[in-house]
Amino acid sequence: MADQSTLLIVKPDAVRRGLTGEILSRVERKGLRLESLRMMRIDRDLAERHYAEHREKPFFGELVEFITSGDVVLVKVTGREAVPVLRSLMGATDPAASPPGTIRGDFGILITENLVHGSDSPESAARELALFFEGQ
Ligand SMILES: Nc1nc2c(ncn2[C@@H]2O[C@H](COP(=O)(O)OP(=O)(O)OP(=O)(O)O)[C@@H](O)[C@H]2O)c(=O)[nH]1
Ligand SMILES: [Mg+2]
Repeated sequence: MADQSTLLIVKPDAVRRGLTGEILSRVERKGLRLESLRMMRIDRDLAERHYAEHREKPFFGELVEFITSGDVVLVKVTGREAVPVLRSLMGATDPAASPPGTIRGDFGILITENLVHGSDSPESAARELALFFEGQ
């Protein structure tokens, strides 16, 4: 089957804590490819578009505040079953419930500061990659 692509975001907490290299290294060692990569500060408008599905949730304000709080690293990750494979490397949404061996399980404890984002389906991946890597 053809390779999949997905969007990984190394969130501001992970960048601030110097965990970018550790996270990218795990993705590479698994066998996925870092196809395109850049660092940026996401602004409020882009954050609200990225997280549009959560607009009505009680934690939406906190989520947007956090993802815009500092630089992130955006990565187009490609390989066999890249969407579910990246999600399995990340672990559960809540780091406290995420097992050791996963990125969130090894490095996090708070649900907002959960280190990484990964697209949750091939359709989300296509939408999110277009949002952050337009024209690539
Ligand atoms: N405070 C709070 N934050 C939440 C809750 N559920 C999700 N979040 C935050 O909202 C983000 C997006 O939620 P989801 O898309 O459901 O979770 P996810 O797909 O594992 O996380 P992302 O990869 O960041 O999209 C999560 O990464 C959390 O930081 C919640 O119940 N309370
Ligand atoms: Mg999600």
